[in-house]
Amino acid sequence: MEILISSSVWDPKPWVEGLSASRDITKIHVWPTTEDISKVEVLFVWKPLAEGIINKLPKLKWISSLGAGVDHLTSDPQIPSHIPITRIVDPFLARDMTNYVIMGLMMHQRSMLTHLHNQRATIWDRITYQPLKVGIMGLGALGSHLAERLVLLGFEVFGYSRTLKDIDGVKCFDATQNEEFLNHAEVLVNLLPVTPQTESILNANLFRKMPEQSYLINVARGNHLVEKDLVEALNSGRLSGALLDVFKEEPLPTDNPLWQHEKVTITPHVASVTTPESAIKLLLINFELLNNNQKLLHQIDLEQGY
Ligand code: NDP
Ligand code: OXD
Repeated sequence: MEILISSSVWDPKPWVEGLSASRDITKIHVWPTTEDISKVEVLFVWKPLAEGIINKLPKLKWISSLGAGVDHLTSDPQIPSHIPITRIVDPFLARDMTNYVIMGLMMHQRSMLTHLHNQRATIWDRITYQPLKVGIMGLGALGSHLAERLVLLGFEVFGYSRTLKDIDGVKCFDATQNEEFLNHAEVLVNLLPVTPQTESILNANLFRKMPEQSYLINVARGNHLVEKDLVEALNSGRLSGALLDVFKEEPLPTDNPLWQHEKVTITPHVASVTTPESAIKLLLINFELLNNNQKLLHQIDLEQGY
């Protein structure tokens, strides 16, 4: 079986090396290429996909995102609806996301940025800290892992998902209970996928439903956030701060006001990065399933958009 890897953001080398071990794979092409790719049956993508590529792959049977998110595929009009699309669900991805959010949460709860500033200015200020209620939007592979770990750390945890979940120690809400959920979110962590229902969900209307002086952690996608509304909410004091890892435009343009905002902390889409060695194990299982005409693992539902 021939495969094509199109990874314009990450180095394809570890993927090529790892997948080369598979007996099922006869040839690995890496885009861009001038080779004949008409026999390719499997396409692995980490965004964006060059326009017109799908037309060059008449034998295509399976597309996989090389990350957890699939919005780069669901938003691409050239992606056909009859071919299964899968994504990466991986314990390392969940662990790393949980660790990142815990870091952000602790930095906020313990006023760490102020302590760092005070250290430079030799100021001894014993700022107190409060218990925090954490609301997690999206209780899928990443959000549910985070929720469980936060309960163990002693946080009061609230969770929100399309369908109602049952997670020990977490007060869960479904999509009809948006306002009730938000009322509790002193820290709001966004771990939703981008779909037509969730695009721009982090907006002024949502910020108004959160308790005064809440904190936002956006680790899902930049398209969830209305940046202008966030800046207004921070300037008015409605929100006390934000930790942002993802942006509408990446890299974040140097003239974007978020870079300079004193209440914003920015990281460059590194909250959790797919570990190729681990993700390849999943891809190899799916090769086997594909060969046996069985349903692939972690296939997305195109109608739901994730
Ligand atoms: P999942 O698909 O496993 O989980 C998605 C969750 O969102 C589910 O609980 C789902 O509900 C819920 N959901 C979807 N639509 C709605 C809606 N309209 N209203 C309420 N809830 C909704 O995704 P993952 O946990 O694997 O990943 C989440 C996102 O994290 C990815 O899509 C990606 O964008 C981002 N990500 C960011 C990374 C980074 O480094 N910054 C790294 C990895 C991922 P239900 O359970 O009912 O289906
Ligand atoms: C992902 C990401 O979706 O890295 O995996 O954002």
